[in-house]
Amino acid sequence: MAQQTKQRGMFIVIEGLDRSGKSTQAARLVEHLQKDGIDAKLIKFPDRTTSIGKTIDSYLRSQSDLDDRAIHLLFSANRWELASSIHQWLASGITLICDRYAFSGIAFSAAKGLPYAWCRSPDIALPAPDLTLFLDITPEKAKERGGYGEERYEKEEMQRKVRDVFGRIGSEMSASRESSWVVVDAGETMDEVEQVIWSHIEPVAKTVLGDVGKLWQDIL
Ligand code: DGP
Repeated sequence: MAQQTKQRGMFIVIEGLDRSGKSTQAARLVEHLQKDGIDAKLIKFPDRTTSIGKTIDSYLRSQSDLDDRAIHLLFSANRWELASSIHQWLASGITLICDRYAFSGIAFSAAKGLPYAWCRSPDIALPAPDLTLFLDITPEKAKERGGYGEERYEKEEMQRKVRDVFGRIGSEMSASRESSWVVVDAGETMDEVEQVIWSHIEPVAKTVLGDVGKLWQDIL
C-alpha cells in the first residue's frame, strides 16, 4: 500500500514597524489556527535566547556597540541558526507563524544607509514564506499608540525610513511572485486587523503546498 505523506505546514511571516501590533496579531493567529485544529507554532526573530541572540539583545538595548555590517550579519546568522528547524517543523506538518524575518533584516539596515542588495545578500536561500503579511502603519499613528519604547531603532525618523524600505521590498516581492506579500492596514482596531489577516490565511490553508522554496534564489 502506498504510504500517505503528511501535508507540510504553512510558513507565514508577519512583518511591520515597531508598534504595528505585529506580535499581538502573531499570537492571535496561532491561537485561531489551533482552535481550527491546525498544529501551529509561533517563532520570533530576533531570537534573543541563543548566544548570537544575546549579542543582538545587548546591541538593541544599547548596552553594546557594533559595526553596522557586523550586527547585520548577526541578525542574519540568528535566522540561519533556525533554518534547519524551520524545514523540519514544516515537513512534520507544523504551521509556523513567524514574527519578523529577513525583510526586517533588509529594512532596518538599509534604513541606516547600507546598500539594499548587500543587506539582502546573507539571507538569500533562507526558507521562503508561503505568505508575508506586512502590517502597515504610519509612524505618526504608531506613536499615538503610547509612543515608542527605549530600544535603539524605536525613533520616528528611523521608522519612517524603515517603512520606505519595506515599501520597496513589497513592490519587488509582488513583482517577482516567488512568495506572496500582502499589505494589511494596521491602523484599524486589533479585531478588524485580525479578521483581515484571517481572510488571507484561509486560502493558503486550503491549498496543497509544494516544497518549501528558497528566498531570492534567482539572484544567485
Ligand atoms: P522586536 O523584538 O520585534 O521588537 O525587534 C527588535 C528590533 O530589532 C526592532 O526595532 C526591529 C529590529 N530588527 C529586527 N530584525 C532585524 C534585522 O534583521 N536587522 C536589523 N538591523 N534590525 C532588526
